Amino acid sequence: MKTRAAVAFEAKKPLEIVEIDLEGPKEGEVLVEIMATGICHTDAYTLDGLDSEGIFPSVLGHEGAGVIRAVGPGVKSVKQDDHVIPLYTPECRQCKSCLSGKTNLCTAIRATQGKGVMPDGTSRMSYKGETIYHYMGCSTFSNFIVLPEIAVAKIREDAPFDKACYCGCGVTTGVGAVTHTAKVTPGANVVVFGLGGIGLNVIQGARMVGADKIIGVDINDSKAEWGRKFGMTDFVNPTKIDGDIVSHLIAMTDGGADFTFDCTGNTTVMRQALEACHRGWGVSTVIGVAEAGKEISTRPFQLVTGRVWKGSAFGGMKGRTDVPKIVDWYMNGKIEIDPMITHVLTLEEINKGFDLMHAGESIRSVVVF
Ligand code: NAD
Ligand code: AHE
Ligand code: ZN
Repeated sequence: MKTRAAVAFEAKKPLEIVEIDLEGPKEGEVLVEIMATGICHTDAYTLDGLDSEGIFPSVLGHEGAGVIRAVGPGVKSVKQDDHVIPLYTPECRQCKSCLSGKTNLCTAIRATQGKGVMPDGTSRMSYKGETIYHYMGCSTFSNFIVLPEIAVAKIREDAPFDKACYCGCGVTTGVGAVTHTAKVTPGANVVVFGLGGIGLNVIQGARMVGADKIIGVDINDSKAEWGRKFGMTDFVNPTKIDGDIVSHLIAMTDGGADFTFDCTGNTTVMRQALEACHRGWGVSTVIGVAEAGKEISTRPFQLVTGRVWKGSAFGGMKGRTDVPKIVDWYMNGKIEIDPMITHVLTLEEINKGFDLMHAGESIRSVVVF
């Protein structure tokens, strides 16, 4: 079949909206009509050529929601007309990682996913006879896409696509990092670095679990008001304080935070987030994705004296099991999504979504097909 898609033909070039060819679902695969997709900073990072796994030409996008229109042979867990969210962290429920009960990082199809192809080693997409690669196993910037059945989470049918799509990455990542990775406790002091589409979800997750002080740190002053909407109690712009940010935060938290989160992808900030933790027990969780080649460092003494450095992918949440629950949390009013969707765009306007993100003017732009 033919489908409209925003194709990244080259790094650092705007996406082009073209009609591509899409092969139908093979064994264990489903055809999904994407109804809406968010634009996450990770899409921009790959488009900017900063992802060591970036492949071009490809269809980016990994924050979608849609409807299953057809299923391939052998598909058992979902059916035509089911409403689903594509999963860049699938859940096969059979691999060592899934069976361990210790991680959400299913390994069943990670190797082919990283190479931009389906589990059988081939792509379903092409344009003028040339292969177009998949991205993060999702490629939600295409109106129709083929996905492995283990890489879709079935969600309730009354959830609006233009909001539920955000659970395909940002909401689940931010809220889950609090509830599933760091396991923030009621009464804790929390510091969140970077108040974008991920950081604001960390803030609302911290509010949900009953954190006490929730300090937001951002170099963009306009993010202060955004943080307050979702439970931030204090704001710091590190470019506008006397002295260094770590000492400033330690003073604000009576010796250091119980939990800190990096939602910037900046390795200097990651170090600050670790060092702003309380001696003896503070836990710092890296969520931000750093440019290829960047490394983190700190004095080992920071760890010897009890600070813990953790990382979180997709909020530590299992795709097929936990994503439908996050959607329920939204539908039941436990968490908010609507105010974070600052811009709704057509597919033709998708490059504007990247511009708004780079200018710090959006929280989430959502493309509606
Ligand atoms: P965003 O662009 O919406 O927000 C980033 C925020 O960080 C902005 O408000 C920006 O002003 C702020 N910032 C930048 N530099 C800063 C600094 N030096 N100090 C303080 N604040 C600073 O991006 P997003 O969509 O929220 O994504 C944030 C990061 O999380 C990205 O690196 C993205 O790739 C990553 N991410 C990771 C996961 C995961 O599973 N681990 C999932 C989604 C996104
Ligand atoms: N491909 C990059 C790493 C990118 C990365 O860390 N991705 C996060 C999700 S970001 C979503 O916005 C993730 O979940 N990673 C786990 C995984 O298995 O990819 C690189 O450095 O090569
Ligand atoms: Zn993302």
